[in-house]
Amino acid sequence: MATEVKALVFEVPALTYAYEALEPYIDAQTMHLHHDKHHQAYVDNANAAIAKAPELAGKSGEEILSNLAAVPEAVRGALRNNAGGHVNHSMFWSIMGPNAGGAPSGLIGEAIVQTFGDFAQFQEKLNDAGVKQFGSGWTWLALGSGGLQVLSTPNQDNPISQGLQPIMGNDVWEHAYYLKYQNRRAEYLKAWWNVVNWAEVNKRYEAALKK
Ligand code: MN3
Repeated sequence: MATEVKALVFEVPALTYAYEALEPYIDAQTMHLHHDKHHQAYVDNANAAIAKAPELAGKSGEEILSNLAAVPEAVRGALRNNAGGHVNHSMFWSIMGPNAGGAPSGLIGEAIVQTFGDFAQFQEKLNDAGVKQFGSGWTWLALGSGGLQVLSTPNQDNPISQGLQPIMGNDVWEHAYYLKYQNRRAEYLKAWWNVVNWAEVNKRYEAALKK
């Protein structure tokens, strides 16, 4: 008899702010469904996949996603999607907050100006990648060997699987905005800048520079 692996590998992190804290830009109902239901489903599915590949237990989501080729084929797709969903959403909650937004300062602020000309051009580029992502996915700022770049990914794919380090990303799945913005993804993307926690984004950037 095979023994079942019962250890929970991944857990949804608690929000560090109230569900309604991102109003009026992101409504409390969306936050409840997105954090408590959607993210939980990714975590449950990722844990179920890990239970079938116990050699992966103890690895972080980032480790798994950075080397998908090393993941047993039977669970590779499940972990690409669900460890991806877990890593992406954990970042997402952490880079948002109340009393946030504005222009970035610190090293990330300087790097954005250096790379994209100014903050407004960067915003436009990230929004544009989000609008043009066909179907579900994410729009990202990531650090690669050539510096900062904007990209989009489908589904729950994370730039880490392409050898890039994700600095910040916005969720363009309809579940992220449909209750409040319906089909108006561009409007959601514009509003989202009001809840970006730049101190956290800067922390991620500084950590990525050291890797
Ligand atoms: Mn989502």
